Amino acid sequence: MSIVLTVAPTGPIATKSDNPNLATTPEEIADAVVAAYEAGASVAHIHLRDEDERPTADLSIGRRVIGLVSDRCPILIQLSTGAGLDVPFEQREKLVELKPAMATLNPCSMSFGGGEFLNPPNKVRRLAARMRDLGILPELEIYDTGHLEACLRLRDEGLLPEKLQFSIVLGVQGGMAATADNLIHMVNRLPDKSIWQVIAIGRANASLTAIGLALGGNARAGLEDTLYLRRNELSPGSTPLVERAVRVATELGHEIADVAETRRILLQSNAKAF
Ligand code: KMH
Ligand code: ZN
Repeated sequence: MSIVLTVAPTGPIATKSDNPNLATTPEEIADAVVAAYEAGASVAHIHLRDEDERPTADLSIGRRVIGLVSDRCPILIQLSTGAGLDVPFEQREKLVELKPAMATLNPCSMSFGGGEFLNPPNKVRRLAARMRDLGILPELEIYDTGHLEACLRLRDEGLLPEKLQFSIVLGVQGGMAATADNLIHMVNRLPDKSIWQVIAIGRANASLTAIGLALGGNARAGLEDTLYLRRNELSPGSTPLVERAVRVATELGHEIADVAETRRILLQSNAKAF
């Protein structure tokens, strides 16, 4: 079985003061994505930062990052519409106008660490509809059990593709804890034929990513999810984390999907989805 490997080089929170190897400029993000592509990633989950490293939904920065990446490799771009906690929803939703192949869709508002992640129902519906109209595949980020039902309601309203693609996010303060029990519980509750991956934040990143792969899920790796390669050892970048996921998947007998195979798994199977 082929698994899709996504690289997530830059998240919404950490800065270079947390890990100096974090990619924050467009050039650094492109370098990190290209290196991850060469290591086996076929999807790039991208957050944008401004020149002061702050999360942004600036469309010109987005255009620049996409251009730099696409000039150098065919990896599929998944823009984060989560962007950052202080970026207003009205700016975040505009990112889909850059027409990436995929984008995240966060279905619910929640506490997120020390901050608030605001995803009001009507605005989420508006973004889902826009993604549907642009043919952008949503990756549904579910941080808590009820977020699944919120996604199913969107699907029942015709706002999502039939075959749903989930990230089960574990370990955000304000969402589900990073435990194997929570992961298995959520996997068991997903609709049949769903595509899914684990996003394991922090210390449990390696073990929960491995459990996800063993359960048949896809995988995501990169400094967005953990700044460390192992306890007390900052990762020198996202590539070592991608390489580790490749090693685990390969040991478990999985092939790593290239971009063409990933298109087939994620996009073509959903071509008539909406
Ligand atoms: N870092 C994730 C747990 C998104 O990209 O849409 C939250 C996030 C959402 O970054
Ligand atoms: Zn993200």
